[in-house]
Amino acid sequence: MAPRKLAAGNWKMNGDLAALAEIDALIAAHPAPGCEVLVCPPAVLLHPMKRRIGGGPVALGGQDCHAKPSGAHTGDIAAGQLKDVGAAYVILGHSERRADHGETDAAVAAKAAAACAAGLTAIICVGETEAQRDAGETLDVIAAQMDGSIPGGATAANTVIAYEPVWAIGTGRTPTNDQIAEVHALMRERLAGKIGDGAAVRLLYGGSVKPGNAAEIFAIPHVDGALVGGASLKAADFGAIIAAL
Ligand code: G2H
Repeated sequence: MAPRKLAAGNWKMNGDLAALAEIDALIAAHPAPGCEVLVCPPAVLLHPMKRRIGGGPVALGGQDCHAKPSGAHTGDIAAGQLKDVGAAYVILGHSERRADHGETDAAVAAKAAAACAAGLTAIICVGETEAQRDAGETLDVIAAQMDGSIPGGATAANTVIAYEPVWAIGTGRTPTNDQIAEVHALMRERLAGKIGDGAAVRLLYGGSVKPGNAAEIFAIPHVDGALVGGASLKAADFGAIIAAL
């Protein structure tokens, strides 16, 4: 059976309490029972967002968590705390966190293990820089990031992988369909060797997904949905992307 499609909105460090109103329109726009919709707002908006979406069709996710369950880690958030406010998912190893906070593959794997232990599904991000693509290193980089970032105990139920080429994030540039297909095929093959039910792990594409290119991207083999940044901030745009799933 094909994995259930997932459209995940990553608000990054955008939005405020007033912006939560976008969610009402999104819930109204959510059409297909066969696909799952997720919003990942900044940490301060998780609880009010959960109050807004209640037990409805839109799921809630965090944008990061700590590897430890609790303790003296000022400014950090434990996976169990995300779960406590109603999150079901957490994005981990986004290239912006790898760049801004020096997150290594090992750190991402430790966070993902903590997320899974807390009952969250980890969306683990991988992706090459432009220099790595130009040097012909893309597939090696993706394979290494997957090997280093996916923890033991990962399953299709607790793990999603997002391919986000760093050079396509927030730039309006997207890879060709063939480039996306090549990486997603590699990811599927790699997962099959690493995870028992690797064929069922959802593989998302992320990087400048918008209403105008979503349908084309979702038609690519082994693309099971999208991780959407800028276009997830407006319900009309995100709703159009969801409708293309
Ligand atoms: C890639 C993506 C969301 P955007 O980071 O994770 O952002 O859609 O704005 O390129």
